[in-house]
Amino acid sequence: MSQEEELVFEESQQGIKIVFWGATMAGKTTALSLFHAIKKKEDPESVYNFLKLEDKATERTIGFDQATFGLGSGSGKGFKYHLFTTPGQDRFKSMRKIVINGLHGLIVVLDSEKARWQENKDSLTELFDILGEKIYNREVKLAIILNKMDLPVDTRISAADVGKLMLEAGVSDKLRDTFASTFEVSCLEALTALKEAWSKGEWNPKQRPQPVQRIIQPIQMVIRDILVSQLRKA
Ligand SMILES: Nc1nc2c(ncn2[C@@H]2O[C@H](COP(=O)(O)OP(=O)(O)OP(=O)(O)O)[C@@H](O)[C@H]2O)c(=O)[nH]1
Ligand SMILES: [Mg+2]
Repeated sequence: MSQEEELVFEESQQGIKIVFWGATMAGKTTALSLFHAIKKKEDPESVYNFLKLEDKATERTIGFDQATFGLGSGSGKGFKYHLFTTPGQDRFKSMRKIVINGLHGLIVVLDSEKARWQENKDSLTELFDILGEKIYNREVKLAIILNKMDLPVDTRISAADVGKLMLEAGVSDKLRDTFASTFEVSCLEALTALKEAWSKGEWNPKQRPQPVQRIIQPIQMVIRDILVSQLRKA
């Protein structure tokens, strides 16, 4: 086993593992960085590590990003969840397979830019070729986010187009409820809202700015779905 494989394997052994999947430039690293920054602000004790393996010149992920957080207090303390991102560039296909090994949940990140339709499609086809069955039988929990909703409306798609994209990618219509509940987000707007609130010293975890809440929601939903299904099994 290579060093990276060992790390990915080891991390997925305890707690739950959720992976951000999507085409290069879709915003996976940005979304995870935002989530990490928010957790660090709100509950620094729950944040363990954050590792980014990126090409400094291009800022593209060349291995994976990985962050670990603690969940709960009292007897639940010590339970961890691990968030990973895959590297979206074509050349990292084998790395993506390693990163998703042993996962419990997925955040599929789609790029809303119209010009990225084919890249989104290819990325979905690859994912469902590997994990389709586990996703269809709900063994792997899933949320879909459509990022970059800040782009001009005539240059981007909306959540209403996601079903068509999925079907073109060969994804089964069995998941139509999931397509229909796609989260429209903008990491850029979330970052702006976060910086503005922090510069004023204003932050209330119960009233996060809307663009920030939209990033947190799908991640929390997947964590909850995984925990509920694990409790049912226990
Ligand atoms: N306009 C806009 N740009 C965004 C948004 N989110 C991310 N970006 C930009 O998109 C680019 C790619 O973002 P990353 O998060 O590095 O993309 P990635 O999915 O991790 O890409 P790989 O690591 O290559 O797989 C960066 O320049 C981001 O600043 C957004 O909501 N709106
Ligand atoms: Mg990345």
